[in-house]
Amino acid sequence: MKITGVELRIIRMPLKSPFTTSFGTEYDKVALLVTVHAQTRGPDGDLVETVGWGECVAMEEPLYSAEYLTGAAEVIRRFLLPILFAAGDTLSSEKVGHLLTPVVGHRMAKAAVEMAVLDAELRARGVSFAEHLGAVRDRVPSGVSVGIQDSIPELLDVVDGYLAQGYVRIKLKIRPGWDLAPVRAVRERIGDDVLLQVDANAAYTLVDAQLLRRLDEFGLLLIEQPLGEDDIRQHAELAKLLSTPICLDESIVSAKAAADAIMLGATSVINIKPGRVGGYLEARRIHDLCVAHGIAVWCGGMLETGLGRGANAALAALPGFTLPGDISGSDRFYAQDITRPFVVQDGHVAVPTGPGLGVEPIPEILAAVTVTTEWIPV
Ligand code: OSB
Ligand code: MG
Repeated sequence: MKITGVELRIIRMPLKSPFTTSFGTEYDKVALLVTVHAQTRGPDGDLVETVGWGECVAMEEPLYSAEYLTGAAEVIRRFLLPILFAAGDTLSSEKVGHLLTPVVGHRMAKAAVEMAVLDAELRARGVSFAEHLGAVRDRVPSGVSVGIQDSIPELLDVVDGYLAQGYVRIKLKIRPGWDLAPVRAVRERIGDDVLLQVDANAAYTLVDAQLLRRLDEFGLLLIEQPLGEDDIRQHAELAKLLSTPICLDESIVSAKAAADAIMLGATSVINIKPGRVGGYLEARRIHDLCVAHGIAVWCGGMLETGLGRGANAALAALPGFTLPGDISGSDRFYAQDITRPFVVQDGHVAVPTGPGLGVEPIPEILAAVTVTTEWIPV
């Protein structure tokens, strides 16, 4: 495959309600979309024009991770694309990760570029993400991530609403001052049978171990990233003190980091986010590693548009994804998605079956949310 040009597009979509985590409140989703235009050989050896979409999950500000949206755009235009352009017609999705190795870090930027190349390639071959990645299910269970609310009664209303929509697992965002009381209230309201987990987004330190230990009584599926991104050893210390399983998110930036965390006993469950780890192919490697080690995995989310949501659903359909992911319906966050909406039916989201991502932006809707576009010729 040979890239003929790339479009970088920044979009801004209003959230239906503000989303508050331990690191901040978001009112809009800002996303960077990468559209790769390429030529490739079709099944009959004829030259085919193909287009692929990538979605970069870097947030507007570097609060969840070191990467941020306009920084990722700069890395892509200035460092990543020149490498892929130089590969000429020898490029393939399997080579993208290796070719980009000289650029240190910037995994969210790399993931977006690889996703677009993979989508272009699979569309030309008529193969879906699900089929290519090794999916074994045609729908995946849908969990929902519930932001920090202004009060416990409001939280209970929000949780009731999601359960009424069929979500099979609730994840509560916590932070110091919003932990034991809301978790206790939700557990009392929903009963012992509903899957419940919490996500601290790195808001605590080991000094809080005794407090975090008090979460053990609520029968949580797991506690996600209680300590800092680079606190892998400290998570191993914390794990010895809690009966609630620890699940790392921010700390798992690669298959190597996953291997280290597993061997240190820092994590007994892993949240796989393709964007955070450098792409869907590295995400699959982490899945394979975890299966080999008997570590449960689930697919995290970054408020993706339908593009990333569809790809995440395909990934979550792999056999090792044994826990419900943060793959909610499009209407969890957006009044209108840029693709056809993903809907939660019977607590599940359908895995797209069409070529590539199996979904594409609807031009009028995409135009309406676009802030900037930039064409980068080869
Ligand atoms: O930690 O999982 C997280 C959203 C933005 C940044 C980090 C996280 C999240 C979520 C939302 O929890 C997951 C979703 O997309 O539904
Ligand atoms: Mg998380």
